[in-house]
Amino acid sequence: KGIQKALIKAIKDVAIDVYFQPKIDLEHNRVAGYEALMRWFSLEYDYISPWEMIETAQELNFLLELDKCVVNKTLSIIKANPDTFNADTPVAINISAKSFSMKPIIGVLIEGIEAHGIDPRSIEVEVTEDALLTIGDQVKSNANRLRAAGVKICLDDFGTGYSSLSYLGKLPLDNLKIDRSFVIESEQKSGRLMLEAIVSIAKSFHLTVTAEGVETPDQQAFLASIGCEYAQGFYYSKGIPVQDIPQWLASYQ
Ligand code: G
Ligand code: G
Ligand code: MN
Ligand code: NA
Repeated sequence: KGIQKALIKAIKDVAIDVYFQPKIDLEHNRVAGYEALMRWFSLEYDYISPWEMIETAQELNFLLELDKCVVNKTLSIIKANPDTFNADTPVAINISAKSFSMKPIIGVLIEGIEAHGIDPRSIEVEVTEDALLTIGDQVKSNANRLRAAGVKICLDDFGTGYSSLSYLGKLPLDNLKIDRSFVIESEQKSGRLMLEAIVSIAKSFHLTVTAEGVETPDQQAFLASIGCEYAQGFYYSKGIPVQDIPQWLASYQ
């Protein structure tokens, strides 16, 4: 299929873009970092969503290559923008669960950090659940390598069908990202109880917690009131190109 060919070419040419969605520290009302989100604007196909990219890459057995491409692209953007991305405002890179269960991706990341002379505290890894992640030896060893290198690990989409409570005791995690479906349900009492319970679980495991998909001031206020430390969502900003960040910061502050 044409789109498969185009994706392989885009990956080989490192023509996949990376946008950045700010993460807000709710207690101090300041930017606490960014999530790197891949974007593909192809000449032939216009905008192709990450879901479609991941599905296509999977069909081609090319998901690891896609993740590597995003890692390399993100590292070079971080390197070129030290005022925007640093230990105070790190970038969280999404790595699909499939790639995270293989050896090469962590080497690419750690060697890239060293080659670029990047402070490892300016990088985090978000393990995303495109597929069920079983915690085998490779996953544990990857997580331990990241920890040893000073790179924090976030468990993405927490609370959805894919991610499981059993990860919490088995992996060296730093941050839980609450899936946005829970934030949507915060209009109902049961949804609010669920959010409180998740924040409490995070604290029991000494993890920081980030709510995703915050779109309204009410949601922000509720999350702050239950001790959720960080928030992301369209209320603050969608993912934007690095060159748009200074202007966004000026309007946010
Ligand atoms: O940014 P957007 O909502 O369109 O992304 C949809 C999904 O695709 C996200 O929930 C995320 O899990 C995944 N995704 C986005 N960017 C990346 C990326 O750079 N790498 C991987 N592996 N997944 C990503
Ligand atoms: O699965 P992951 O957590 O990586 O998902 C991130 C995706 O969620 C991004 O692609 C982004 O476009 C999307 N997203 C981020 N904030 C919001 C929001 O407030 N509302 C909605 N509907 N989507 C969001
Ligand atoms: Mn994510
Ligand atoms: Na998520």
